[in-house]
This record gives sequence, structure tokens and C-alpha cells, in this order.
Amino acid sequence: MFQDKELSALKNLLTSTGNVILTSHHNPDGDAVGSLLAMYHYLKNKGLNVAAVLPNEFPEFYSWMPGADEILIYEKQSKAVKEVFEKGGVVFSLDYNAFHRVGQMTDLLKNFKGKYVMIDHHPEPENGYDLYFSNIDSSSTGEIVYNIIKGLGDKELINQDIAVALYVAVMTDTGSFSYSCNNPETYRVTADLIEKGVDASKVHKLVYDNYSVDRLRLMGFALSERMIVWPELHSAVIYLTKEDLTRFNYKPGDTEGLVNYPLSIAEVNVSVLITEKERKIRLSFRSKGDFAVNELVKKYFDGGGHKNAAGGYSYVNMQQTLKNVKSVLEKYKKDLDFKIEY
Ligand SMILES: [Mn+2]
Repeated sequence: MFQDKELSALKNLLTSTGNVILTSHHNPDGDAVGSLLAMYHYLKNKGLNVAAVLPNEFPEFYSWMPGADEILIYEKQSKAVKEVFEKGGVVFSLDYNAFHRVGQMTDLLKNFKGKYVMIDHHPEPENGYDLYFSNIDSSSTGEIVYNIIKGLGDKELINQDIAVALYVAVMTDTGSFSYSCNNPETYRVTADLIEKGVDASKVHKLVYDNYSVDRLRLMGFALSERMIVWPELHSAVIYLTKEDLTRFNYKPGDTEGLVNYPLSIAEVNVSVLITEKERKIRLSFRSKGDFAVNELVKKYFDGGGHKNAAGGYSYVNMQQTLKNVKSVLEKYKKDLDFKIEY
């Protein structure tokens, strides 16, 4: 997948550096945590001095993953993280394509005195990196990490811990192999990971059958009380206010996957999850077929992402945000009127 030139540049970078810092994006998902931990174990086993850093806490249902307790969380351990960055060396951006995606860690990353490597599958990677492993056709960053390790001739170094981390990355970023899953290569990688000792059904249970009572009730409430369907726009939104989240003792990750549920309605082609945060409103878009939500989000909601999954922000109140979302979708009314057929 990647050229020898890039791989040998990476090899040189790794042999010449004394310090590696692995990072992933704000509000880390399974691909962020999985690709981070896979690289962490791999480089540590290679004898490198490596730190794994996340801007804020990952969801509790990833805490069972081997090495998860060794990840430094900037929000809680800013001093330790700053010390790691002061050492210089190489910083890796896993599963994100622009500096600002690390939220509160952005300045730290920008002022870093060392080399930058991006490993990611989002479109339009930002300039400023020394080395790119960017492929938008990969199911996940985890799949790219697998190909890098293999490309470096270290396939036999993929042990069970690395394989499990990579499997979590692929599984979560494909919605358990239900989207971004048309490339046979993804299954070759997955088959290999299972051969390395991944118990696929157990991993699925650990990630998905790990709800708190509050989380499941929040989901029920969201679907029955907070979902609006606009049949003429083939769209549905779920909106959750701060009060709603507090009522169900919201914890990070509690709304993960919720945005996909309205898409299970036959006529719905776009689903939007709108959640009220401290000083802004977060929007998460999902779509079916060829309707590209990343373009819409980039144009109107200060964000971006993949064709069928993108996220952005709104800086007005919830009622106004709902109105804005509806009027933006109205602009796409014609494009939204389609049916998935065999
Ligand atoms: Mn990803």
C-alpha cells in the first residue's frame, strides 16, 4: 500500500530518535485508542522509548484493552504530557488529519520541536507533517498501522495485544463490518488478526455489551422523546440538551453509536445527532449511499470527516441549531430523495 520510500523514511526516523510520542484525537473512539495502543506495543517491543497520549478521557468500554492504563490523558496529566513533549523526537498523529483535532493539546503539538508523522484515513490531510501515511480507502487507521508494521517487515512482531488493539480499531470504525467494509483487504487483515489470537466475539461483547443502565435508558429516551423525523427530507435528528445528559448521568462514550439508529428507518438517508456541550453544540452526521455528509458539514457546520460519517459544531442555541440543520438539509432535498436498491 505504501511506497518503500515512505517506509524507509519512517524506519530512519525511528532508528535515529530517542523519543516517540503517539497521539490521537479529542474524544477518542475505538480506532483512536486501538491504533494508538497497537503502535505503542509495537514500538515498545522494538525497544523504543514511547509514550501514548490522548487529549481527553477515552470511553470506559475500552479500558479493558491491554496497555489502556498506560495512556497519558492530557486533561488529567498535563504536566507529565508536557514533559514528554519537551523531550522532542517524533510525534505521531493517529486517526486525525489536522493539528486542531487534538483540542486542548493543539498548541503543545504545534510548538513541538521534532518531526511529525501522520497515520490516518481522513480526506484532505493538513500540511506541515514530515511524513504521511494517509489513505482514505482504508477502513480505519488500525488497518493502516497493520500495513505499516507489515511494510516494515515486522509482521511476526504482531502479538496478541497488538492484534486485539488493531481488531478493535477495524471493528469499531466499520460499525462491526457494516460500513466502510467493501474492501477485501480489510478481511485479509482481519483474518490475520484472528490468527494472531483475537477472540472476535469476546472483543465484540467487551466493547458493545458494556452499557451502564443509564446509557441504555438515555438511548431509549433519545429515540422516543428526542428524535425528529423529517420524511420529506429523508432525514432524522436526535437532539440532547445538557439537562438530558445530566438526567442520565452522561459519561464520555454514552452517545457513541446513537447517531446510527435513525438510519435503520427505511426512508431515512441522513441522521444527525445533536448534543449540547459546554459552550457549543456538537453535530454528528451519518448518511447512506453516495450522499456526502463531510462536504455539507465542512460548508455549514465547521467540521468534516468521511463521506458517510462526519462531525461539526454549531455556536447558536439548540432551537436555532435544529432550524439551521433543517434549512441546510432542505438545500439538498433532491439529493436526499433516493432509495438503496440491490
Ligand atoms: Mn478512524
